Amino acid sequence: MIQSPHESRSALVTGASSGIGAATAHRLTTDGWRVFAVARRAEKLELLAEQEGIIPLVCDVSDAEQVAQVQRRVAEEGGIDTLINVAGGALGVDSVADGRVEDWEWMYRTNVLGTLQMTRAFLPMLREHGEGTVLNLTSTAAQAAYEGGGGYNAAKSGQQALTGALRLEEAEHNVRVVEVLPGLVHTEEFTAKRLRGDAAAAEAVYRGVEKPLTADDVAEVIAHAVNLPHHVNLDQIVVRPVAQAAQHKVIRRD
Ligand code: 8X3
Repeated sequence: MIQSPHESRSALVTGASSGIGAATAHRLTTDGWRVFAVARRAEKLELLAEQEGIIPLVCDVSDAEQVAQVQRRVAEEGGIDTLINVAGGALGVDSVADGRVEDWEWMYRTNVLGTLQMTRAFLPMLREHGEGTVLNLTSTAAQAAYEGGGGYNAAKSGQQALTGALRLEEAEHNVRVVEVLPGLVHTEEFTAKRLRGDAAAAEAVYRGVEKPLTADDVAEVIAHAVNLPHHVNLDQIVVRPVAQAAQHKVIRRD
């Protein structure tokens, strides 16, 4: 049974086992939402599910069969009105000249195809609800290319293009489509994964930056966008720390 727009809100958040996804699941639950928290890693999700109102679902968003199972489970549990695609990430900082095809494929699969699979699976439910929302977390990497960013720039640009097309296609179904583009965010995993576990190199990315964004900062912005009255569509929200005036301009005090 799909809830009417006037009953309490329900969201599904992907990438929910850590970082911005986990912070968003917590934040929305605190705001009174029911949240389906989707991630690949069961043990991390279990920790998250200790918070009342969070329903953990293990799923790889780039796997069509797993996504279909999650869709059926969510439908049985009353459905959602809001889909928040956070799953994704970066792998490697190689130049284009040295680009590894397997890294680029992983980034395209998780950022673009994962968003596609989840969106396709849940759009009928969002349309039927009558006031649906899709929020995609892209990146400032979709706006400006930088050295060593080629694969991630390409993947996030692809996810951004998907998001723009979706907004045009779904307006007639009253589904709003929001894009949040964060800049420098200090999370426990994003840069460590990108740098293949090199913790020292990962910390150097944030060296001397007094206040990079936190996952909670971005979750606050996401919550604001989805808590607004449904007719208000924040199409694109770019959010950076003050210390990062642009992709190439980071203030370091050291
Ligand atoms: C992360 C932002 O600056 O590493 O999405 O590309 S950046």
